[in-house]
Amino acid sequence: MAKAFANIKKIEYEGPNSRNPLAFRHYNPDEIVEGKKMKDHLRFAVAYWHTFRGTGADPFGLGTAIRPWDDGTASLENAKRRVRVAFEFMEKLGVPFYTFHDRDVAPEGKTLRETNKNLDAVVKVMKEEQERTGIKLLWGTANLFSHPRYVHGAATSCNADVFAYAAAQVKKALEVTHELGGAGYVFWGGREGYTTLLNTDMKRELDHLAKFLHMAVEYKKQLGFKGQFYIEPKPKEPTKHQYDSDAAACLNFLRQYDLLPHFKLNIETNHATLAGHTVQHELEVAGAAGVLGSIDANMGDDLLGWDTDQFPTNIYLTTHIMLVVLKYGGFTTGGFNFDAKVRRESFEPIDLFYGHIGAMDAFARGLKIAAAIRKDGRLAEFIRQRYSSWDTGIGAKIEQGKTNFVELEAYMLKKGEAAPNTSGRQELLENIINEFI
Ligand code: XLS
Ligand code: NI
Ligand code: NI
Repeated sequence: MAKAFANIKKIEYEGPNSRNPLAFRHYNPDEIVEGKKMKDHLRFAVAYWHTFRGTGADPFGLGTAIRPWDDGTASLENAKRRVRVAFEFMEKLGVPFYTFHDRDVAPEGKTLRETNKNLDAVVKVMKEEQERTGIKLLWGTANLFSHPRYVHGAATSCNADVFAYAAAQVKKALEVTHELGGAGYVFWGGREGYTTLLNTDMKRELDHLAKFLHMAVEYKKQLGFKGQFYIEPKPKEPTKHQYDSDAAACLNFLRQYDLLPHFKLNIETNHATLAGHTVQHELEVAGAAGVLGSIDANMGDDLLGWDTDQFPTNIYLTTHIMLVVLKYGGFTTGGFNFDAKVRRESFEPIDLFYGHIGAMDAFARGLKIAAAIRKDGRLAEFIRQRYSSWDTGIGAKIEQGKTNFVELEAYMLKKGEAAPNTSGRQELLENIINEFI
């Protein structure tokens, strides 16, 4: 086992009154909420790319992060040592899962063959560490956006060879995800989009993206990989317009190309807000379509217009997210993956602990608050009442498809005017939420 965090003991639950910054105040993994352990509701994962590859670099300056275990080289030795440190971190934090891109964990070589060999060497260490700690892979993915070859996209590139390279890369990423027993695999669009329509054949690019995903589905079967496939919507960044722009756009694309049975969605808070939605909206769109799969947990900044990927600490946000997650029956293969990074100014290793501890506590609180709101029942009862005109009479007939325009006209001609509306009571409902926060 690595000893990068020798001075930090395992993070324990100490209850709401603890003032120990390296303890949980709300995340109590074995505590039962709605008949299930907290850890099984939340299924937290650490994102390897932010937590172990993030340097704090931004367009205006170099990295600031102090990572004593990392020698800054792209050597295999460094990559392997980093894996050991990552597992030491996750073990001390007490998260059951992690997520990674192929290129987060192993360096690219000069050829695809060499790159694959590097990946195999590091995956061997990852497997050892998974076995040693019991920490599992929530999902794997391929980085199809950092290398200059992907300048015009991967599956939507104008260069057919780049499509082929991306296919080879995803094939390998699926194999290692399978090898590591991953519960899922994510397709986030990377550079699948455009910066100007003047040089873009959108129809052709979308057809290619669908072909790519069909091939992935086919290879998944061939491999015997049983994990869940997810698409992760995002409206912009790095491109001006990403094809998987939001949950509704993804659903439309998946349906149009007969891919819907094979995919669920991985919804990210900051991507929802970039799309001009709340994350609750995106979760509802996914949930209503039966494809609410997993969540990339983070939050943006109200005043900044990009994907700031901050650790989620807002209790209203986590409460609303938990209300939707519980409503749709919770996760099966998915979980809360902290697609979040510490600020450039928070450059010490210990800040990685503070970021995760705060976010885990925020979701634990959100879970407890949402469960209390559900137990109280006033919110659900209000909604039930609000739609009660559909339970009997003409409403029930419409829902059952047992009427038509002619009959509805006759019904209204006889009645003369619709029954009066009732108040939406938004303020009252907001006050009820606040009673529990
Ligand atoms: C980027 C995405 C990315 C995916 C995985 O904005 O959130 O990190 O989660 O490729
Ligand atoms: Ni993400
Ligand atoms: Ni993101």
